[in-house]
Amino acid sequence: MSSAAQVAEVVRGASRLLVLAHVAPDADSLGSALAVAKAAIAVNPECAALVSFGDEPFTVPHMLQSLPSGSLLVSPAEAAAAGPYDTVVSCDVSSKARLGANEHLFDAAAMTVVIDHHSSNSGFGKLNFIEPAAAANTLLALDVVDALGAELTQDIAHCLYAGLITDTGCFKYPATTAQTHAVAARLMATGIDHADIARRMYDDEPFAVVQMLGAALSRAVVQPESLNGRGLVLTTVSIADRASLGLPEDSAERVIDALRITSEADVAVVLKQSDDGWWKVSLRSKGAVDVSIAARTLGGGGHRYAAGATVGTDESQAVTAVQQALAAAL
Ligand SMILES: [Mn+2]
Repeated sequence: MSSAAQVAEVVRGASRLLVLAHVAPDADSLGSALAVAKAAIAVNPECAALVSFGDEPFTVPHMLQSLPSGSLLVSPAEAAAAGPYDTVVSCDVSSKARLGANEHLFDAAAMTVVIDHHSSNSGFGKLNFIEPAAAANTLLALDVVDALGAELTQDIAHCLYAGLITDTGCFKYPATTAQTHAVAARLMATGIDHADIARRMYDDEPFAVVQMLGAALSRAVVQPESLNGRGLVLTTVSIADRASLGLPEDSAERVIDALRITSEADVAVVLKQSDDGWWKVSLRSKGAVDVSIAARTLGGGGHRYAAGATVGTDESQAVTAVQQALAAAL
């Protein structure tokens, strides 16, 4: 296993650097990638660095549009056109397939670096800085920023803070430690507007999203006896549900946080239909069930408390597959 210092040495020596987040990125992945790229440029202004994630069509999720990405962030097509790269770094990407349309750029690089905190990561880079105990990948990205000797600017702190609050559930999840808060304090001390960052990520949606939430929650089903009495709560968001309100795919990400407050259920499940017709599942646990096991059974991945997978094109078969995978994970 590689260290932050080894990663920093490679990044410092890169002249054409591409830093990648996973498909359908969250702030932990994209925030880490932006922070590493910004720090690489800060310590080596000759470095041509870009950031991308492998979604096609390429759309920056609503929740991430407030990240200070500037001109660094490009689509897979733009990233390919600007290549080749001597060094490619992946951030918070649990398996190579999660690089999506950028996977070939990773494969083509002479030096590849994996920075991740998923316990399921096989270490698919030449250098692998993987710390499953880290509450967020941005904690590892900060280690790399520090090892580079880069100044912790407000822009970098903003990217890292956004990832930190994402993966700790705003410091609510059990993986949060005193060290997590110490890092948050250090990031806040740069002068970032933490309240504005959180508001733009979590409390800034069009009313149509509230209506979509209402519909999704009103048809939710709770099964307190399910999973050996640990309890399950489940709902769905179809293409039709979103289309009637003119909402994009990533708007459905908001449903799971509302659903998971259900006391009668340790596990919350939201099945979301992508624009291509495939059903993706978001899984959240309060701790009694390790949802990453179920997600891996379904061909996805994640963490004990938050995980996901893509489960086919038929709604009722997808629901059954998820319930079976959860039961098998007990
Ligand atoms: Mn993460």
